[in-house]
Formats: sequence, C-alpha cells, structure tokens
Amino acid sequence: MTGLFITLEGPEGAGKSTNREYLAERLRAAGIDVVLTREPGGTPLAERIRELLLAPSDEAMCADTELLLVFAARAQHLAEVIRPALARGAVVLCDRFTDATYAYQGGGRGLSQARIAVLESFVQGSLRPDLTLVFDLPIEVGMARASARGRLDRFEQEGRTFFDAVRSTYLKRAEAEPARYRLVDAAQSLENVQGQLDGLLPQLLELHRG
Ligand code: Z5A
Repeated sequence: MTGLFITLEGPEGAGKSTNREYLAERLRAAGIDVVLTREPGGTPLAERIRELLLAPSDEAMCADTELLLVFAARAQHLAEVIRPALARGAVVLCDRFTDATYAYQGGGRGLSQARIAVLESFVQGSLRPDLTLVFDLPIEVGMARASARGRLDRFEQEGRTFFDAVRSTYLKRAEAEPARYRLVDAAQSLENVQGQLDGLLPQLLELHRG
C-alpha cells in the first residue's frame, strides 16, 4: 500500500465538506487508514491562520498577504499532518489544497499563476495531489447554498465576477491535466453526487494498492 493524496475542490457551497465525510466512510469500510483534513487549516496553528483569512475586517487584506498566509498555513499542515500520513501509507482526503490557491488568489484576485507556482514549489517541493475531485456547479446554486447558512465569511462576500473566475480556473486546470482531475456534477441531488463518488471508488482503491 502506498500513501494516496486526494483533494476535494470546487467553488463554495459545492458540497465538499458534506461529501468528504461520505468518501472517508466508504474508504474506511474498505479497511483503509483515512486522514480527513482541510485547508486552510488542519493543525492548531494553521487553523489560527484560517481565522485570519476568513474573518471580515475593516482593514482590507492585500492579495499578497492573503497568498502568503495561505502558503504559511500549508507549510505547517504539510509538515505536521499530510507528509507523515502519506509516509505511513494512509489516504489523505483534504478539503481544498493548492488548486484553491490557483482558483481564488490566481483567478479570483488576479495574482500571477507563475508567482503561485514559485511558492508551490518552495512549500511543497515535488508533492502534488495524486487525484483531485472538482465539485463543479453553477455559481448561483453554490452561493444560494452557502448564504442559507447565515453570516458570510470574507471570501463569501465577494461578487459574481470573482466566483466566475474561481470556477473557470478550476475547469481550465481540470481540462489541462485530465489524468489528475475528476469532475463531479455537484448541482445534482446529494444522493446523485454520492452515486458519482461510489462510481469513483474502484479507481481510488486501485490507486491506493499502487
Ligand atoms: N481558500 C483560498 O482562498 N485559497 C486557498 O488556497 C484555500 C482556500 C485552501 C474557506 O474554504 C475559504 O478559503 C474558501 C476559499 C479559501 N472560501 N470560499 N468561498 P472552505 O472550503 O472552508 O469554504 P467553502 O468552500 O466556502 O465551504 P463551503 O461553503 O462549506 O462549501 P462546501 O464544503 O463545498 O459545501 P458543504 O458545506 O458541504 O455544503 C454547503 C451546503 O449545501 C450545506 O448546507 C449542505 O447540506 C448543502 N448541500 C451539499 N450538497 C448538496 C446537494 N447535492 N444538494 C443540495 N444541498 C447540498
């Protein structure tokens, strides 16, 4: 068995959090050691950075600060959680990772993809997800789901143009590297989405077997 790094991505309200639990249960039922985690966050220090990133504030956070905080949290998360779990052969299921940086800080904020790539190599070395599930859905459906939860965080307060750029960045990345990405139609009912995930399970188990 080899460690397997799976990331879940997509615009807000796409159902990543709901479905990562489902996927983890299915993998555990197959006897697999699963580490369920998220970004930004995943360790006490990285969760504190997450709070800084998400909290609405009177002082506008500049885009470079946002980018560096995201990677600072990631460095901690990799060192404490992700790399040790992969080294012992676990499946790491991570709710968002560096594709989110390309989508939000790159697409949404307009930062250069090349600059993000420099930080990606600096913080991760050669580590990239083995598989990325992109939960895709029309922006208005995701926004409606997220806003039904009440108070909006700093990202959720962004407008339509920002989220259109986020979604199209995810789709472009998935199109450019089809071997690593699987698109999930997240606009469907929860039952249907979980059926799509069930369809992917044999591939995940095969990848884990190496
Ligand atoms: N961010 C960044 O900018 N750069 C980075 O590098 C990283 C992150 C890593 C926090 O992430 C923010 O960090 C994120 C990007 C930024 N900001 N945004 N926006 P997060 O993942 O914690 O935040 P999120 O994407 O906003 O999470 P979310 O809105 O909770 O989305 P979700 O996890 O995909 O959805 P969910 O919580 O599973 O479901 C949302 C609701 O819809 C919930 O009530 C469900 O019961 C419901 N739901 C789920 N699936 C369905 C279906 N199929 N039908 C109907 N209803 C459903």
